[in-house]
Amino acid sequence: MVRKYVYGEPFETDAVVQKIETEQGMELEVGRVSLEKGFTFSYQMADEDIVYGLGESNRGLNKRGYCYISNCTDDPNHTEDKRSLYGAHNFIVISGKKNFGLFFDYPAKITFDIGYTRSELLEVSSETADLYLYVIGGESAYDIVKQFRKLIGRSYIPPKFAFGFGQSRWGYKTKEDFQKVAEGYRKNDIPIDMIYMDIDYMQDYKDFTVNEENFPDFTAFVREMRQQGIHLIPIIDAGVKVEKGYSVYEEGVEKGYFCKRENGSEFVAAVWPGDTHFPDVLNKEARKWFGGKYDFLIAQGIEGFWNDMNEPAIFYSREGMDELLATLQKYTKEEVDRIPLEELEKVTGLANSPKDYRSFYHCVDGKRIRHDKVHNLYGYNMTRAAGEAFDELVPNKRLLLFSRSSYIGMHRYGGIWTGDNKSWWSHLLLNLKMMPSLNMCGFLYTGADLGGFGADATRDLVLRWMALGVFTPLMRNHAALGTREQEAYQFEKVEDFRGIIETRYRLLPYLYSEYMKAALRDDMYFKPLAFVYPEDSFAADVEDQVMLGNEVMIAPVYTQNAKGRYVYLPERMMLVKFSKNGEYTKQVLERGHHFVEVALDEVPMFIREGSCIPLVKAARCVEELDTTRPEMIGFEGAEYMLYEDDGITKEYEKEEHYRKLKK
Ligand code: MIG
Repeated sequence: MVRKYVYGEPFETDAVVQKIETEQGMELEVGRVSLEKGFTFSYQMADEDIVYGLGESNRGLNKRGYCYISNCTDDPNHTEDKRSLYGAHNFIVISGKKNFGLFFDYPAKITFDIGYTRSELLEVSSETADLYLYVIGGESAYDIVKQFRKLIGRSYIPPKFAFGFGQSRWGYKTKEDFQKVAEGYRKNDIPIDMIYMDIDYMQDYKDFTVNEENFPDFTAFVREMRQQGIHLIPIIDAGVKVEKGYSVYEEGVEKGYFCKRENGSEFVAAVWPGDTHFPDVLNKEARKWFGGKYDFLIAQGIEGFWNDMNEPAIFYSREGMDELLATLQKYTKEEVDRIPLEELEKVTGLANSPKDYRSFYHCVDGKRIRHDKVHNLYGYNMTRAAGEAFDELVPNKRLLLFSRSSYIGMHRYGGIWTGDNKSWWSHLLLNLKMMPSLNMCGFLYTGADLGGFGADATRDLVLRWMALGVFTPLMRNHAALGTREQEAYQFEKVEDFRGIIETRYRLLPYLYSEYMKAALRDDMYFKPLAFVYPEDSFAADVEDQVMLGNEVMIAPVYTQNAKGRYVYLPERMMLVKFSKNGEYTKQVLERGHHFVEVALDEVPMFIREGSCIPLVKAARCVEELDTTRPEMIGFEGAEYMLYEDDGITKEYEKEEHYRKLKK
């Protein structure tokens, strides 16, 4: 049961794929709308109400008690007070006295005050009132989420290799750097499928170029890596370097495909390459043009990409810098101690400034639209550019694609990673909490930078975090330039790391099968416990355990020096602890609270009563896994329906992909 309300003149975001008649109304069945000052939706929450949703956002699974702002932002400090991260996922579900879902299809800044100003009040507001509001009724939160997922269309499906493990680090530069990483894994017998190429592979940070000195024969190098079972996954940044003779730049200017200032000149943003222009990916033709550029790398054997800096991030604009310089020039050397703080703050205010976002324009269907009014759609459409191009370039082949910034709708074209977290224990927990919320909003292929991006990681943090990463569809260890090296082979007792990554590969047929079922049925891969055990009042509060697929619950350890953790079992389950050398222990635990010991080299997992799952032998990469006769673990007499396809083509819907397995 979905109702679609229209206010003002909304921008068509293409987030929703189903056609629904629009209605008008202010007094809705649930809550009321006011257009007195921009747009405000308000609802009086009952004590017992839980609010789910908002995808990639801060804090808990239950979003109550804080204020969140959808305003895609490049902010590498995800502290508890932050209200905006990289994505804008404007879907929430109220679950309690009444159950309903709300999707605010609005591409500019929008605020979700969920009991922050007044503890009982839910208030969603934006400066202008041009939007669609979808109200979804249903029996339960889970039911509402499933209806919403049908509304927004099927989630992106990556190739199977993307379920392998990937290593990344900002700073790998030359062919030799990448060979060293490959060697680090292969020599230590640690499985790996992907090595990510961060910005240093490019020539002067120019998109769709490869530094020829560092990669004399790139095609041959891509092939050489593939022979070792490794896919190279390059980054693509949003900004196109301004440089005479650089074809992407010259073509873009000639065709008018970059974002423009009010006076019609190209907007200049300084990012990694220095001055850049932003491709106008909201413009259909420009999108097609930019997407087509990925072919430069596809033609050289590349099968996956990650899109970065697409909030879009701006270090500073020409105008911003001019203003700052003018300000500083007002002061003589003798006056430097007297520069007022407001003036100095202009230095830190240079990056991602709202003023800059108000100073450039897109051209959509012949109409000019100011960027800030559609700000949250940029990363979405950059990724859509790539996704749509792939459909033409390699029609029946799945490529890996994920983005940093996103909006609902982008989930059909790619996944996301959760951006620049830190090597903090609190971010391990945040990673876990975000996953079900992201699934609610359609983003199934997701994961965080394992081990943490910023700050120095410790061995135990990396182990514990990877033990969670075993279960996230995107399993990638990534770190920032200048931080402590955190590849799996950098620490003592490499066998502990090998054991954890091998566990991923042993479970891979199951994880992949559950992912595919979730994607093909518009379902969730990660669910809050309350979605599966709606009658269980303990389950409603659990934020540090999640259900995975239909058979499993996970409960990672997320505190330093802990010998294990408390786990709540909503029903009888089998605890399986995987350790190195293909070993595992199992034990059936009754419903209730338990302290579960988990050593640093173990991966804990719980199988639900009456279920079983397949387990295979690890291999060095996904395509070498032998899935012909999996071992079944779980409860006697249980059955499991395994989904297995070639992992490459898009012929998802064949009977033959399903195979019944018995314990
Ligand atoms: O301004 O390309 O989130 O994963 O390593 C930083 C360098 C730019 C931000 C991404 C991060 C990546 C980094 N990028």
